[in-house]
Amino acid sequence: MSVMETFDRTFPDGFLWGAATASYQIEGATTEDGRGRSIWDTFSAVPGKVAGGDTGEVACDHYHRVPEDVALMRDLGLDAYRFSIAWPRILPDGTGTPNPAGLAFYDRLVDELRGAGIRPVVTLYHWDLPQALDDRGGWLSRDVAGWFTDYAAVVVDALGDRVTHWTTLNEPWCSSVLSYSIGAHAPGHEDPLEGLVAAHHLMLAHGTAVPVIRDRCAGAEVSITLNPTQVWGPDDGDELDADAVRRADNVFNGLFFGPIFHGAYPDGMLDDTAHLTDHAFIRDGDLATISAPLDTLGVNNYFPTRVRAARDGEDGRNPMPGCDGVVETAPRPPLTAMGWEQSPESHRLILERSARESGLPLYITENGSAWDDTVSDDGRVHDPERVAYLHDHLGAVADAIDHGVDVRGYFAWSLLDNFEWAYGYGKRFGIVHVDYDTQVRTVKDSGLEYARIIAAHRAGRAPEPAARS
Ligand code: PNW
Repeated sequence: MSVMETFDRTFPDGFLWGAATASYQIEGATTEDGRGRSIWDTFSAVPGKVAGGDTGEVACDHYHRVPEDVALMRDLGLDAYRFSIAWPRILPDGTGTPNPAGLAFYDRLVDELRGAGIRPVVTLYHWDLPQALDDRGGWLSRDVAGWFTDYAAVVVDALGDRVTHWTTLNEPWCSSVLSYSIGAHAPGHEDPLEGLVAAHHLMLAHGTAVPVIRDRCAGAEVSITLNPTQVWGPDDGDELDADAVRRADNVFNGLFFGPIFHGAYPDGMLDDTAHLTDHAFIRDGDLATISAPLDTLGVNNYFPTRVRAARDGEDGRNPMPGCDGVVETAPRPPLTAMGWEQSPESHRLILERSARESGLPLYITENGSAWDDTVSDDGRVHDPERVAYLHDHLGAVADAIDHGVDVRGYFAWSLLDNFEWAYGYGKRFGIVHVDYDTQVRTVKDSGLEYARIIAAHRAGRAPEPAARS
């Protein structure tokens, strides 16, 4: 098969090209150098929670392979690398005295990156809460705002002389609704109200930490990464369907856009959840704290969601807060190996919405797709579907920029195949293939194509069509 790849879009000067990972998904070494347990160590040890019984114990062994992995990033031509810090490496019990060995690991990583001319973009929380804090209530405890802020201060004090780009939380929707209401992620609770409480405390932790990060890091660029999702109803939907779209949109998007950027929960959300709670967990002053000014917004976006209203007699129970009567409908092809709908249009719409809601410059802090990749006899990994997804979604980014959205950079998810949470190692998102028996890394065709796009951008021209076999 010979495919002519025609991707000829250009991006603004200074556009940042990166790739992203997260601590629990790549590091391994979960018991080394004084790291404490995280809620994902606990969750993945429960039979049935993660496909194949996989855990992050070894993962990509990145903890022992920093020089090799940074060399790989340099070879790809990346401008920036987005990674997260494992809270339980820094504070094994969640609070108290920092663990020097944990800080030293990220110290080495940051120095290695800077030595390679790659900008470190740090996420403080990408889901690996110390188990000791979950034992004290985790994100359901209001105290977590203080615990998180103290942790952020320790990290910023250690790295703030070399890191300026700080992200407080990755996808609080996942750490609240998916983790406390739907139960698919750690700690695996299934309670509509808990998702709402956790979301409030996540945002409170974020807002409390923002000024502390600024105080301790001159020139800090402070952001949060959300995963806003385009919600579509049926093509011929009626008023009931429109209300289902509204409720789902509130949980996916308004729940975070509202408090963080408008200082208020979205229209209807408190009424829709009044049967669950009197909302006493929202205290005076919280929304002012939560809406602390930010410098940029990180957007993770992969796929749109489709819903409709439950019909007479149908079981419309939905674990998302305020979403009883909302039925998720089938995604439309083409789908990725995750079963996720591919829609560059929804990607563009979400960027436009995110810019409108936040009024901020955006980074796409994650975007990518999973496929059943294997190493071929020629020693390469041919992933034409991922190349096509990359082209389509970068095209959507370029369209958004043409429509006036200030997008400052794109981070491919992911640098490496890694521990895909509840799906374990069975789902591969990397632009670099990882053989989990040997830890050998092989740059996939999509990685080579990404490097080609970056090189063309750096040379000030559009990528030239390349014949590939
Ligand atoms: C994001 N959903 O997770 C995360 O930030 C990454 O760690 C993850 O590997 C990547 O996307 C790919 O999944 C999500 O069910 C997990 O809607 C689940 C959902 C969305 C995002």
